[in-house]
Amino acid sequence: AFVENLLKHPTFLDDSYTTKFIDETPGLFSFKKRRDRGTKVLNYIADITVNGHPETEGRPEPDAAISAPKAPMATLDIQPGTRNLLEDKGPQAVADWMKAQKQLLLTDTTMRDGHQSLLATRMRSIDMIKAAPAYASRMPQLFSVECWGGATFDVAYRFLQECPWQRLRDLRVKMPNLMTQMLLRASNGVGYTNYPDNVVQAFVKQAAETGVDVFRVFDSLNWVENMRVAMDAVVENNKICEGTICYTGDILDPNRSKYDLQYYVNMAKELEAAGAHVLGLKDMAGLLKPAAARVLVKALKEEVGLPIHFHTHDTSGIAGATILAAADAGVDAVDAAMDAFSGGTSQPCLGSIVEGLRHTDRDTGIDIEVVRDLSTYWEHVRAQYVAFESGLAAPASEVYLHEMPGGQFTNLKAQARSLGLEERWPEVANTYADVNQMFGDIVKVTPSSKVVGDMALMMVSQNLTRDEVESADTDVAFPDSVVDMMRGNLGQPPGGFPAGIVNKVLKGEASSTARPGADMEPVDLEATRLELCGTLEGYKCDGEDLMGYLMYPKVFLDYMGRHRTYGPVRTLPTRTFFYGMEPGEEIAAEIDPGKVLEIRLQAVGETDENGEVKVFFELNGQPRVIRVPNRM
Ligand code: BTN
Ligand code: 3PY
Ligand code: ZN
Repeated sequence: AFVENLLKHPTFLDDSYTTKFIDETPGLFSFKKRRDRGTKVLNYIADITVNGHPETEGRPEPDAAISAPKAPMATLDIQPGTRNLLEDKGPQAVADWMKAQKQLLLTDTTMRDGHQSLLATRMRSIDMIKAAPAYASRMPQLFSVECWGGATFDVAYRFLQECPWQRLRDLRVKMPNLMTQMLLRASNGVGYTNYPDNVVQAFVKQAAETGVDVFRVFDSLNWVENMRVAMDAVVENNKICEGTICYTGDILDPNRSKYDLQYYVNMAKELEAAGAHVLGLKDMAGLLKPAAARVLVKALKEEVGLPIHFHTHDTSGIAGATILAAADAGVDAVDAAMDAFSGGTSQPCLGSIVEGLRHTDRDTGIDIEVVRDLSTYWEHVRAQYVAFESGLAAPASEVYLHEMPGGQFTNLKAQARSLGLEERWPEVANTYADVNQMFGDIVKVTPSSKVVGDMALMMVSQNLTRDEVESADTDVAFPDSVVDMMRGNLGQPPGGFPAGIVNKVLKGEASSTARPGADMEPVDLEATRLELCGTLEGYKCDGEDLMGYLMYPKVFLDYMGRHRTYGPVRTLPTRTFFYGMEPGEEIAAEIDPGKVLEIRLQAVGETDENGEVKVFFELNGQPRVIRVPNRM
């Protein structure tokens, strides 16, 4: 039994055990019956087949006629790309190279912001990994592939039952010539709150080791003071530090003078002085209009020495024009999503940008046939996720009113729906704008955008106006996130928060204007890791697991608990993962390189007197019967 426990131990199976493994792994001697991974996966499929997946319940289902996406063609010949330059000559050489290029450089955001903004971040790793070899072999001209960070980190653990680090490692291996890119919320890491400095540093180090090349670092209030720890850590790890401005307001509107041209130029200079290799210009809501882009990019090119990387969203429908204006004004790189994942709250269309610039001096050099081929693949992928479509059918110029980030827009709409406020959406949008003014006109991007959204939903559901909220005569129960932000725990916006609202929210309690991380005790990382190993009963957790736990303790532990029960479900086809199998259907799941589970669902039995259902499978040709409770 000991040998059996050992051979089936997840660490052993993961090939990550060391000679100290037995000493450090008391769980080996507990002789609890551990099921093998094949059985675990069958249990998952049986459960979903009988009970459905909680995340897709009551949502539209993919058309049964839509076949599983077939990986786009790839070749074995891989040309050197930006990653080779980074590895050979370092981040400054990449920045210099960017500025020396005439062509407009492109970042493909499909694997991060594209699905974050269109499908509530639900794209699974397997659908990305299948496309990666085609990117590496057929799109070596890309500046980078944005495939990590932002909301993808916690959604992977929370809803997709997979490890985000594994995703990064797999993509890294399959795209050895392309730079991978992540979105990092500076001191908020990939979370919604400020973490101690040493946690931010350890997170960046781990991300760099596992495979991130370009770190787009931003602060949700544009407070450069709160970006330094993360930026320094990126530079220290010899990766590309993209110090990023979040764009809000309208530089051409004299009534929005708080965020005028000078404000952005000053911030860019601060980021340059703070050690950024590249200047990120992040228009998370898609508010930068074409004429303003011309003015802003020109000024930034004149006033700072850094190459500029522009990111926008097409919520209003005009983002393509803004990209072309920015290209005219000399922007060095832009973000776009593959056609099938573009438009609306996502990035503008990559293929159309390629075509729009063809035969001009900013010609991207990208092969449009490859774009079409990859986009066909992504179209099939997207069709598997209809349950997560937002239904936004047309461009929304309303975004200039509320200024919601692309990633939040559809989410907040879903939240409003779940609170029964769907028909009152125009009120939510107006209130969101009112809350922004009440908070002093702040940058709205994760996590500050969530605070504004929480407040707006509270006001609409309780029929409170801005005047009432601000009045001394109305008692208001503010959402926790609002109290937290007014205490100063997300840092400071330009000019600080208005004293009136701070006093009202904090009821006289003092707020802090210090950098939140400066007051936080460092975490004892090694002690926490050992404690975590103990909590997980002998599972040898590594630096990656530790970071998952530190960012999201409960989400991570829940994920680990399910992992023990269900095993490597990340290897299942997406349709199987969300909908289970049909009798007679056959699938394959490669749980290790070369180790494939061939799974056939034979039949689903009746529910017996114990409320259990027998599900009949063939696993690699051998009959297997799995019992699951019928919870329907
Ligand atoms: C979650 O929403 O908590 C993550 C999804 C995994 C939940 C598993 S899926 C099989 C089983 N059936 C359920 O209703 N929950 C678990
Ligand atoms: C994120 O932080 O996840 C964002 O996409 C912000 O735009
Ligand atoms: Zn974005």
